[in-house]
Amino acid sequence: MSVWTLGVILATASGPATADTAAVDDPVGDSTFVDVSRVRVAHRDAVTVRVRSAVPLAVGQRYSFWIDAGNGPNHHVAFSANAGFDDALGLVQAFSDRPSRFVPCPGLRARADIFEDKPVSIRVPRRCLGNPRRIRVAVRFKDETHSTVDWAPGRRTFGPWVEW
Ligand SMILES: [Ca+2]
Repeated sequence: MSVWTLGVILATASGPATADTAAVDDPVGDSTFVDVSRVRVAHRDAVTVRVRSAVPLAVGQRYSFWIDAGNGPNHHVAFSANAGFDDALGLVQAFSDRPSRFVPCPGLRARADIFEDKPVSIRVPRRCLGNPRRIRVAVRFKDETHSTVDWAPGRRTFGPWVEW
């Protein structure tokens, strides 16, 4: 048993194909009023996405996330700072933000606080995504007052696959 355990540890430590986290830097200054600077994705019992903004969070900004679990429609979450939030995921085609339906997701968390210098973040339990082997994430910050947007990693583009 101890040999088997050791083998697993070595395989995990040396397996370059199985990352369970990813970080993508986004250019600073590529948008006004909203400006994503860094996206970190962790794929564990939950998918956690943390997004740094180069400008302060503010009222009128809307934060949208799409998760591709490789198994059908994308999962979508969108919310504003310091606002109410339903613990449900929208199912959407491609990068639409008009869900065809919602699925309840107990344990879903979304955070954006204009009074704290912390990342905008979501936490989505894996079971809500169908327990996928890998996922990838796209993020869009939008300033609804000035109609400016900043996508990460790029317009209607997903980041790298993140293995479980
Ligand atoms: Ca940016």
